[in-house]
Parts: sequence; C-alpha cells; structure tokens
Amino acid sequence: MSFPLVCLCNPLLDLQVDVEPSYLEKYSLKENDAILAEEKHLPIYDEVINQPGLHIVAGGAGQNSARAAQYVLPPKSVVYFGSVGNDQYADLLIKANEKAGLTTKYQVQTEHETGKCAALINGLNRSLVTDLAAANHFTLSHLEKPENEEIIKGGKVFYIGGFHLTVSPEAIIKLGKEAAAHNDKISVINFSAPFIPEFFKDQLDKCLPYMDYVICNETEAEAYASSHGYAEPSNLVETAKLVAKTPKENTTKPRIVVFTHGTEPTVVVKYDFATEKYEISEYPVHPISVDKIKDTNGAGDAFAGGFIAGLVKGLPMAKAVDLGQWTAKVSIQEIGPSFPYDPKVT
Ligand code: 26A
Repeated sequence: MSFPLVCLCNPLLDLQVDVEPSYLEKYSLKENDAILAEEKHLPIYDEVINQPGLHIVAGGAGQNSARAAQYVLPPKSVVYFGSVGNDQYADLLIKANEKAGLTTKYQVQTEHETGKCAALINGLNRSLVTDLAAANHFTLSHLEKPENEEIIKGGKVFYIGGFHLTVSPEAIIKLGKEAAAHNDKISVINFSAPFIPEFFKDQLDKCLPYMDYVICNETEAEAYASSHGYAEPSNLVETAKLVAKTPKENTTKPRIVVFTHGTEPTVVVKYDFATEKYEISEYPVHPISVDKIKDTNGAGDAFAGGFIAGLVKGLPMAKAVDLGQWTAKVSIQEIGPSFPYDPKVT
C-alpha cells in the first residue's frame, strides 16, 4: 500500500459549542487559543456534553488537514497515523475519515479513551481545550510495524501537526529523516499553537532540522521569536527569515516558511542554503463575507491541508497557497473542521 501524502498527529473528537465570553473567563481561557486541559478544565467536558446545540465532529489538527488534503486529491492519496482508544469515539472518527476518503492507520490503546477537544466557539474566535487521552500514547513502534514502514517508504510528502511534539518527537523525526534522505521527498511541520514553540521549544528545535517546510500563523511566530530570545523581530517576515535559516539536515533542498496572518496576506520565505539567499513573496487571502462564516474551528488546518495537497500535486508556490486559501474558505463555511461532500476539485 502506498500513499503520496503521509500525515501524523493527535486524533481527537471535537465537542463544539457556542459560548459567551463569561464562560471563557470562568476557566481563564483566551478567546482564540489551543491548550492542553489541566485539572481545573476537566468539568468543561461534562458541561459541553449537556449543552444544547452541541456538535460532535471529527477533529485533531493534523487529521483535519489530512481530510482537507484528501478533499482535493485523487482517491486514496492520504494516510493518517495517530492513536485512539478502543471505543465509540474512535468509531466516529473512523467513519468521518472513511467518508472523507482518508485512510486511517490508528494505533489502538486498550487502557485509554479516545482524546477529545472542547471547541468553544465565540463569534469568529475559537478556544480549544484538549484532553489528549489515548492520543498521548502514540509510540514510534507503531511506525516500525512492517506494513507502516512500507507506507513511509512509499510516501512523497510527510505532514506533521506540531501538536504531536507533545507526544512523540521520535516518530516525527522518523518521518523527517525519510524526507531528508531523499531530494524528491518533502517534510512539512505546522507549529499548531503558540504553546508549542513556547513550552515545547526543545522538542521543536530537535525536529526542525528534518523539516523542509514550516507552516504557522502570526501568534505562533511571535511565540517562536520570544522563546528563542530574538529581540523582537520587527515583523513577520523577519521572524520567518530566522525560522527559514535554522539548521537543516538536507541543505540541497531549501527551507520554506509559510506564515498565515488572518485576513492579511500569507507570507512565504524561502532560504536557499547553497546561495545563502532569501526569496520573499506574499499572497492575498480569498475574501469572504463574515455572514457566510459558520465558525473558524479548523481554518488553519484546512489551509495547511490544501497547501500540502498542492505540494503533492507539484504546484508552483502561488497555486499551492491559493489551494490552501480555498480549502480554508470552504471549511469555515461548514460547522467544525469539516468539508461539504461529495468532493469538488478546484
Ligand atoms: C495537543 N493538542 C492540544 C492538540 C489539539 C488539537 N489537535 C491535536 N493536538 N488541540 C486542538 N486540536 C484540534 O485543533 C483543531 C482546530 O485547529 C481540535 O481538535 C480542532 O479540530
């Protein structure tokens, strides 16, 4: 079995509800953030389960991107690795992935439940509180099974949700090494949330040398700059240049940093290690009227999914960014990190 796109992250079920700012205040949550649940957050799950208007949807950042990429690629193009429990939640995720045409290769935990994310929607913002549960128990050994080794060997593009840095950097490095060993393979990591470059800096720095592409947004860029002690890079482009030039295992291929910035243009910075030169470009986002937006849960994941689908297709940068912006636009018009089926291709 082989798939051009191989993805790795934490599979989660999203429990999505609309909340008032006072609810976020009660739990000291920011209006637009993603965090790991602490003890004090645990009552949230019981509260949202009982709230009218609850939507239960497939989530998990990398899994959302994998579904988004499969949405625009030919059938059976994408495979996804992660860890779930042996429960009904996992069955729901498997069904959602099947519907999306995404091939799932889960590691199943018997002693832990499938992870969940309370997606607290407040207007155009979303605050995500995650209990990783089984997703936290993914191990490198799953990728070392002969059938999965085979899948990795056959992969062309490897996409890693940076959220997985909290789980198994070894598994990330395994995929990164496969890409670094071949000039015609590509590895991509998404910083995922500010707390990743902030609190998982060492894990990130260990994995980055194996990554050809970095995707992140402006708040994650800021967190990266501050945790790495950069004296306030003046703007997004300056931070992108710093990330692009960080040490790299295979310097035959450039490092390319893709920074999204809400409705501001997407910034792409490419660093060529041989010539020591940067190439900087900017791409406007697809405008959409606010009344068409259902919620922004998974917007960034959808962008990443469309973008990596563009890499699989071998599209030039402008077209790959454009495909990412299109998938993001499609997803924010659906409830949760979802897509309208049957698939349409741009
Ligand atoms: C480790 N953490 C905190 C997480 C996540 C996560 N996916 C993986 N690991 N926290 C939130 N998400 C997912 O992000 C999507 C929106 O971008 C949510 O499940 C949601 O679908």
